[in-house]
Amino acid sequence: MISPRDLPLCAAIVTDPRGEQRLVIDSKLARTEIGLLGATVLSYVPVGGKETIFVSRDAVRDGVTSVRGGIPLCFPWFGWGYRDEPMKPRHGYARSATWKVESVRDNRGTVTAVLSLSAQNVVGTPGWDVLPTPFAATLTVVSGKTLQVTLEVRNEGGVPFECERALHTYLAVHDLTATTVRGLEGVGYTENGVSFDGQEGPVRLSGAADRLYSSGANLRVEDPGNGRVIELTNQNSSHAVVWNPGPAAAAQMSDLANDEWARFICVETARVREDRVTVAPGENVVIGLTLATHSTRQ
Ligand code: TA6
Repeated sequence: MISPRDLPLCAAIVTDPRGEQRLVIDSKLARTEIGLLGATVLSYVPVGGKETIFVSRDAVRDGVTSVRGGIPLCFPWFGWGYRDEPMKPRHGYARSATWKVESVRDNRGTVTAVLSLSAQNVVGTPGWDVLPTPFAATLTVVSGKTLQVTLEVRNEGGVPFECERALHTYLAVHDLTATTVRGLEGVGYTENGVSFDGQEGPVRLSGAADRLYSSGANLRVEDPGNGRVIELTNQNSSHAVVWNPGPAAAAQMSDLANDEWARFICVETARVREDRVTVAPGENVVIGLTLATHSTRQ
């Protein structure tokens, strides 16, 4: 773990009274927060812009419970995984483990933070007691005019392992029902076990959706109430997940306030299911996302 004296002036590691530890970066280009639990990006506000990442006001911020919101990292599986039996914990163990801050560097306001997780650090996290196959994961977050998030995983053992990975981005929007996602037109998807041939037009949700689209294309999210467009540039993804619980499921979730379902849309960068990878000993695999916002107001 980095020593506080090795942090640049624009960065600090803070411990919330509730227990959460966060790396806070506040440079002349952007303010970004990363929870050490799961290396979860919790906030990104470019200078002159608004919050782009949703976190629920009812999220549990004790540093142990996965936060409802942010950019949780799903590894080494997504959801309940790729086998017939559900793989637990849901979305893998990386989001429930405490990552280490390795380095933070400021280059004229563009700040690069590197966080790491190894197999040993996973033992004893919620739902996971045994030493997994040896791996080294690093999350590189570049906070500046854009936000870049890159997850790299290396097989440190002697046998290959399979994995799924996803960046489960909760985008803050003014109103879900007025939000449009472009870039998935004509793409097939599955939802609740049913396959659909092709998305008709851009994606617009009126409530609950849990769709796995077979495309890793770059996407554009229009958020008219906030007067902006959010561009998502994906690296090495095979699928896009579009998720919102809608009002009925939100009312059942203790870590999401009842009205908040309309305040976000999850648009996720994923390498999953038939496109999961087998990582050979010594091999590195990478998945990444660049998020850029543009104002649509004159
Ligand atoms: O990515 C979509 C999804 O897998 C949904 O099925 C949904 O339940 C969501 O993730 C949230 O999962 P979580 O384990 O964070 O409650």
